[in-house]
Amino acid sequence: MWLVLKMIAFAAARSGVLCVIAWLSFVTPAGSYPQYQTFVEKHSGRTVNCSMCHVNDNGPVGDGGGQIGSLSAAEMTRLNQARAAMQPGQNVDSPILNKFGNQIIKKLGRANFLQTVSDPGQLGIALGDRDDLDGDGIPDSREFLDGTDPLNKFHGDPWLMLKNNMLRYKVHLLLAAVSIGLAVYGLKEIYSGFVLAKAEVERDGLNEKDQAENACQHGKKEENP
Ligand SMILES: [Ca+2]
Repeated sequence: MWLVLKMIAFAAARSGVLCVIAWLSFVTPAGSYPQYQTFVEKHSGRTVNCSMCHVNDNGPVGDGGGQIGSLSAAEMTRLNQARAAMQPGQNVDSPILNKFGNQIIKKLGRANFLQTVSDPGQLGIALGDRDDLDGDGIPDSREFLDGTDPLNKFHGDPWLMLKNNMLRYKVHLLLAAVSIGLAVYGLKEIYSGFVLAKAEVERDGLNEKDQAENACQHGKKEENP
């Protein structure tokens, strides 16, 4: 059985179709939910892999880190406990799921999660818009629909990130705007000072020139009365 699973996993990885055999497939080792990856990629236009919900980028099947084949007896116990969490609100700590994957099962319960398998878009609705595991201001459900990492506060829809960051740092932005305004005002005043000083110097120069010319003309009159 494991040999067959390994062969399937290897074939999937080789073809670049990550998760085809294992999107959230912690129900049974042979469980297969490629619908979620297909849906997210089609909905978001982004390429995603199993790391959205699993510990391992390639999903739970295999013997790598966070995959079923590498689990200890204690981790298998935690896995089975997670599989038994049919109702919402139970603490779920599956060793093959990441924080978001565990949160899905904790929030919905496995029974409700399985209800969304036939229509993966319903998972985004079922998750609601309150949870935001990475605290970037974008709900986990939206990150699921957008194909962004719900556990990375630097990864999200660019416009939403910009909007949320502007709201989050509005005081800093306001202070920066005031600082820039004061700097521009200061530079303008300095420039005006230079202009006035230059005009004054030029006016003084003209006055001195006029005085010199008057003195010259006065001298000529005295020489030729
Ligand atoms: Ca988020």
